[in-house]
Amino acid sequence: MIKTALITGATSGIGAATALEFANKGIRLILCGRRQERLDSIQKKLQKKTDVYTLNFDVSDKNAVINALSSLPKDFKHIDILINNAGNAHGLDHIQEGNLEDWDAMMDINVKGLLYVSKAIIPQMTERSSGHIINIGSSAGKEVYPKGNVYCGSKHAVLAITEGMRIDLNPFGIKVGAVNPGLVETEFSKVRFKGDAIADTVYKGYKALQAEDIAEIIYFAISRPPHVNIADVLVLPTAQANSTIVKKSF
Ligand code: NDP
Ligand code: 8X3
Repeated sequence: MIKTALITGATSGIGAATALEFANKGIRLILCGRRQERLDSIQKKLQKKTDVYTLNFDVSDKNAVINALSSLPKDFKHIDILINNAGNAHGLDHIQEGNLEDWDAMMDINVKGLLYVSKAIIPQMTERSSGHIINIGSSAGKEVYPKGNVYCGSKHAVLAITEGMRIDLNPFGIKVGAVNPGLVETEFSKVRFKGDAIADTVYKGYKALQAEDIAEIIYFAISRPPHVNIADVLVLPTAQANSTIVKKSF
């Protein structure tokens, strides 16, 4: 049976790569993000391979989430797979120097946004007693690093929420898992450092993970047989031992 997946944060990085991976496998797509031009160009490219519908909304805006998801046309209302991927780090500061707007953004988008989108989709999954939710956590959800404070907190929350979802949705046979990457070369650092040139140095001197590496793992997780749930995956570049140790060539 052809499945339909909703991917948040599909306009770049891991979300965009996952959209392409799923399209190549014939999965129907609902792609979400805030940058309309990106949504349009990705839709144009992928609709040669599968059916694609796009939704433009901010995951941290509760009403926008509800309105967007309730606006889905009939043939896209049935969602089999939810990939909660939208999110970013905002800033990298010692806690005593942290910026309140950055903290709000990370908690509102990475944590509350994930919850809002999930809340809008889970009822149809419980009603059908089927579905698969993958939350994109991070190595930062397993280990705190200097200046990572609130971003790490948001990703620890994603992991706790993932476990909570798996427990509560267990009676319904709904699969829930987390994919937790280390350093992935995407627009992540451009966002974290707000366009500062330091962003260009983050992935230099070693081979970082590529968005496609994570997309392949996500597809692996969603393509297991019905009795297999990939509950939690930590994936690092070979050069990365943990959040603070990265073997660089300089
Ligand atoms: P990108 O910056 O490339 O992509 C982030 C995506 O999230 C974009 O599509 C963006 O779309 C979307 N997004 C951000 N804020 C919002 C919002 N308020 N509402 C809706 N969509 C939003 O980064 P990545 O691909 O790297 O990040 C994807 C996920 O992976 C994030 O959850 C991140 O924390 C996680 N991650 C990343 C790692 C890395 O090293 N890159 C490592 C571990 C985890 P738009 O701007 O169009 O709204
Ligand atoms: C992204 C990886 O190390 O920048 O979640 O926090 S890290």
